[in-house]
Amino acid sequence: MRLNFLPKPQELLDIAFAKARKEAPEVKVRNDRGKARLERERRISQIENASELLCERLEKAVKDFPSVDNLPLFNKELLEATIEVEKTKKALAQFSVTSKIIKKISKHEVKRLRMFGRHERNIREIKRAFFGRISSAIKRLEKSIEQYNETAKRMNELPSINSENPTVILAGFPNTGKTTMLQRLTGSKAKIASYPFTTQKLQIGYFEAKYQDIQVIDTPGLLDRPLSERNPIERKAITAIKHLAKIIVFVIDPTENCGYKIKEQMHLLAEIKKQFEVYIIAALNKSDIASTAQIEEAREEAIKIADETVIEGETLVSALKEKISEKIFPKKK
Ligand SMILES: Nc1nc2c(ncn2[C@@H]2O[C@H](COP(=O)(O)OP(=O)(O)OP(=O)(O)O)[C@@H](O)[C@H]2O)c(=O)[nH]1
Ligand SMILES: [Mg+2]
Repeated sequence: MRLNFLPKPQELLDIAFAKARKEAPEVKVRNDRGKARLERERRISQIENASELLCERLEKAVKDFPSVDNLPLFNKELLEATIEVEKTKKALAQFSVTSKIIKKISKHEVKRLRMFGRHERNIREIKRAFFGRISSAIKRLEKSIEQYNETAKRMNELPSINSENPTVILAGFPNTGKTTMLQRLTGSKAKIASYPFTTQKLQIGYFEAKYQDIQVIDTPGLLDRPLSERNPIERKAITAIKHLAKIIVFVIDPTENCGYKIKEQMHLLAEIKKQFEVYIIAALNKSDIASTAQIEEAREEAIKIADETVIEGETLVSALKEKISEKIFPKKK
């Protein structure tokens, strides 16, 4: 979903008035009375065109904005963490009200033109009154337009995550091998999406199981530290991800080459298990360089916490895919 930006008030007025001028018919008559009449028609058409364009723009902004409460939970939380929902709603309400006001002004001034626009002087006066009133109505929208554009900018940057696909989220301390795992699981190059909560990019890949796409997401900077170190925005992001995660694959580096002791990794695993309350598969990575003792130590601890622990070395990826698929598509008994 992409939202269009709204021009600043003065720009919006310039666009509307320029278009109105261009589309109004030219006046070419001989006598003065005929000239005044045509001049009046031309002004009426200008007023109507300008109002129409302004109302269209404002109403489109309102219409394009999604109904936050009807979004899937993940998108809703994501949006609430990303934009100022209340302030945006206020801005939209102002657009609606202003659109109504413009229609009213336009109707009023057109009526006045028809009744009193007999001389060029009246016509000019009424036209000026119209442009003055419209200009101040639009200029009052300055803050609302700023708010709307800020919201649009943030919304356009949101990752395009399909919340309908069964989703696997990768977690684990930095350098344990999450991104490598994503690439191994999903093969193709991951889709990169920016994410409002971290400076790093979210990576999304897919693999097929039972003719359906399983979505795998690497969330750098989010599920790789204890929750106590989180700021409120990051906590909100984690809550959003919670609605999305069907399964979490927690990547463990038994070699501790990642810089974190097995004990620390288990602590994070336990915390994520508690926080997320979803099915957790612990994946013991780097078995090619880990010693048997390291693997054994990590395995013993992991099976106490995770719902499933996968080691199988060379075949780790296929074993993981199988476990994920079994969990997402359970065999009917
Ligand atoms: N030997 C070996 N090295 C691995 C394996 N998986 C990942 N690595 C290496 O471990 C390092 C970290 O891997 P990444 O996939 O970048 O780890 P990450 O968890 O995504 O790290 P962050 O993005 O910093 O959180 C890289 O140098 C990888 O090449 C593995 O199975 N065996
Ligand atoms: Mg990574």
